[in-house]
Parts: sequence; C-alpha cells; structure tokens
Amino acid sequence: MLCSNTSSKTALLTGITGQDGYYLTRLLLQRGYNVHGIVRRSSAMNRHRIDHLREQMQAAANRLHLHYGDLTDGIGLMEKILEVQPDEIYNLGAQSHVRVSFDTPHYTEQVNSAGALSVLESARVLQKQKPVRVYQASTSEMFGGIPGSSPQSELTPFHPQSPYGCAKVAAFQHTVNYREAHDLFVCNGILFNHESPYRGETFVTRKITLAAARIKEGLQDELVLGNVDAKRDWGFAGDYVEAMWLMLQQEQPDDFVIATGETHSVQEFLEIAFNSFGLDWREYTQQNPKHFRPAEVEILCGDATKAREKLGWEPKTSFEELVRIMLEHDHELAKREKWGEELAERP
Ligand code: NAP
Ligand code: G4F
Repeated sequence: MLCSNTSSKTALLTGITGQDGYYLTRLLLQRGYNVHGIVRRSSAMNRHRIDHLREQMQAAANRLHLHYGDLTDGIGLMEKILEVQPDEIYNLGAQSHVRVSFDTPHYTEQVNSAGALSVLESARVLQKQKPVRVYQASTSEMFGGIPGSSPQSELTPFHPQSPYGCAKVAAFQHTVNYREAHDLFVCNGILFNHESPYRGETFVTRKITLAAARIKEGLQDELVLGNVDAKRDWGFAGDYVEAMWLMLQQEQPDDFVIATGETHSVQEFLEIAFNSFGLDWREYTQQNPKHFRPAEVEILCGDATKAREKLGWEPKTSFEELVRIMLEHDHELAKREKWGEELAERP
C-alpha cells in the first residue's frame, strides 16, 4: 500500500552521476520532487548523464541541485544532508565494479560500507529534526556462490565472493541494524544486474553492445573478455528504479529482491548482440586472464515474489528487448563516430 504525497518532496541521492542516478533522478523529477545530488570532484567532468537529463527535462531542471561531496568524507556528507533536509535519501554511490574491487579492496570497503554507514548516521541525526527514509543499494553479489542456492530470494544466505560483495554485505547489515536499533525507515533493495544504454562502458553488457556496433561499422577489430560462461539475471535499469522508489513509499520499511527471474550466460548475450548485426561473435572475441576474477559468481537468478506481492512491482522489459535497446543506442553512437571520422578526413 502506498502512503505518500510526492508533490513537494525532497530527495537526496548519492551516486547521481551513475546509471541508476540518471534513471532515478528522471523518475523523481517526473513525480514533482526536488532532487539534490552528491557529485564527487574529478579531473574530468563526470556529469554527462545528468547533463543529458537536464537537456531532456528542461522544465524540471530548476528542481535539480548538485553538491560536491564524497562517501569517504562522512562529516561533509552529514553537513550536506542536514542542510538539504531530505524526505528521502537514496544511497546509490559506490565503487560498483566487482573486478576492480579485487585491486582496490580497502577503498571499496571505505566507499561501499563505511560510506553507507555515514549515510545512515546522517539520517539518524536528521531524524531528530524531521522524518527521513533511506534506500540502500544492496546487490545480488551478496549471495555470491553457494552451489544449488539459485534462484535467490530474501531468505537465501549471503556468501559474497569479492571485496565488493563483502562491503555490500556489511552495508546491508548496518542498514538492518539502524532499522532495528534506531527505528529508522531504511530499506535494502537487493537488486540483480540491471543495464541500459547508460550503463558504464566496462560492465560486460555495455562492453559487448558497444563493441558489436563498432565492429559492424569497421571502427574496432576485436573484443577482449573474461569468463563468458557466467550467468546473470539481467533487467532494465529504468524498471528497477521504480522499485527503489516504491520501497520508500510503503507503510513499513523492509528489504526486497528485485530481479526478472530469468538467467542468461555472457555467451548468450554475445550471440544475440553479434547475430543482430549478421556477425559471428567467435570470429571477433578473445579471452584474456586479466578480465577473469580471482573468485567468480557463476550464476545469479532472482526470485522477486515478495516485491511482486508487496510492492506490486514487476519488470516490464524483456531480456531480448533490453539487448535490442542497448544495441540500437550503441549502433547510433558508432555511426556518428564513423561519420565524424569521415568528415574529419575530407579535404
Ligand atoms: P555506477 O553507474 O557505477 O554509479 C556509481 C555512482 O557512485 C557514480 O555516480 C559514482 O560517481 C558514485 N561514486 C563512486 N565512488 C564514490 C564516492 N567515493 N563518493 C561518492 N560517490 C561515489 O553504478 P550503478 O549501476 O548506477 O549502481 C548504483 C548502485 O547500485 C551502486 O551502489 C551499485 O553498487 C548498486 N547496484 C548496482 C547494480 C547494477 O546492476 N547496476 C545491481 C545491484 C546493486 P562518478 O560518476 O564520479 O564515478
Ligand atoms: O558486467 P559485470 O562486470 O557485472 P557483475 O560483476 O555481475 O556486477 C554488476 O552487477 C552486480 C549485481 O549482481 C552489481 F552489484 C555490481 O555493482 C555490478 O553492477 O560482469 C558480469 C559477468 C561476470 O561474471 C564477469 O566475470 O560478466 C563476466 N565478464 C566476462 N568478461 C566480464 C567480462 N565482466 C566485465 N566487467 N568485463 C569483461 O570483460
């Protein structure tokens, strides 16, 4: 059951510059929210998705505000949260790359676990002044790999297989603890992989759709991957942010698995992507050990029955449609890149 009047609410997002930040900000602006986003300083601009959103939603752009901050700077974060006084906080910020977490385990722990704790502490302090609700971006990587434990639901034990997964389990547990110890309205969304044309370019789906399109246009010769046997439950990010929002509109806080219930291998993804351009993926794909992980989660497949029954949420976009949307987008990008090169070569 929904219990909200969304018209003049204020939301604060960490991770607003990422894939989910784009889709969630779009949804919140469409629903009349004032949206505040934490962006971290980097030497190159990291706001291309948000800039695109401002262009797409010019009429709502005055309700979108960005602030510098970092999940590793807990005091600055709390100051910002107390200043903005949000009704809802969505903690989407993370070092979100599983392979990279093996190279940067301490950093990943600081951002993904201690960072989440800083958000919860800020909400605990803010709650003394006004009610606040918090969404924590938990993940199917927390399930990791126990043979025979698929499909995974809210009742499946965690067995993370990476520093990323371990840090997210800690954040999950902190979130549950703040709910129980401090009576905070906090929810864990245990989201399975979700993708889109705004997906980061080093995640496997986007890496494949970009490469297939660029190979089709003669801009690239090969695609170098790791384990193509792994299976994932891939959904569309636009559908999944709806579930995040729904969790914070309920009467009681709770944790929910969000997934499609279908699983596909990386190889299947490759086949569909390359076939759609009339190409054979085997002719263009190499494997390199640097893209393998010291420990791999072999199969993820989620059971989102609880979300369907309690939130009324279900995915709207099929796997085939998701791949098609990503391919169409990346083919357009490749064609533009090719025209650009051809124009530059003209005398
Ligand atoms: P993403 O595209 O990689 O975005 C991550 C966001 O976190 C970016 O805005 C990034 O900023 C920000 N960030 C990174 N380090 C930070 C720091 N130290 N301080 C503040 N912000 C920082 O990830 P996503 O796919 O949108 O995922 C959103 C969240 O859901 C993440 O927490 C991820 O772990 C979790 N999740 C994702 C999936 C999925 O399949 N996409 C599934 C389950 C859970 P920059 O732009 O500056 O890098
Ligand atoms: O696209 P991936 O890097 O996603 P992964 O590791 O499943 O993590 C994503 O989903 C999680 C939810 O379960 C999120 F929490 C996390 O933040 C992130 O969004 O890799 C998917 C699969 C893996 O099995 C990987 O080993 O693809 C395999 N793979 C094979 N070659 C590759 C590659 N992955 C990447 N990134 N790059 C490769 O070249």
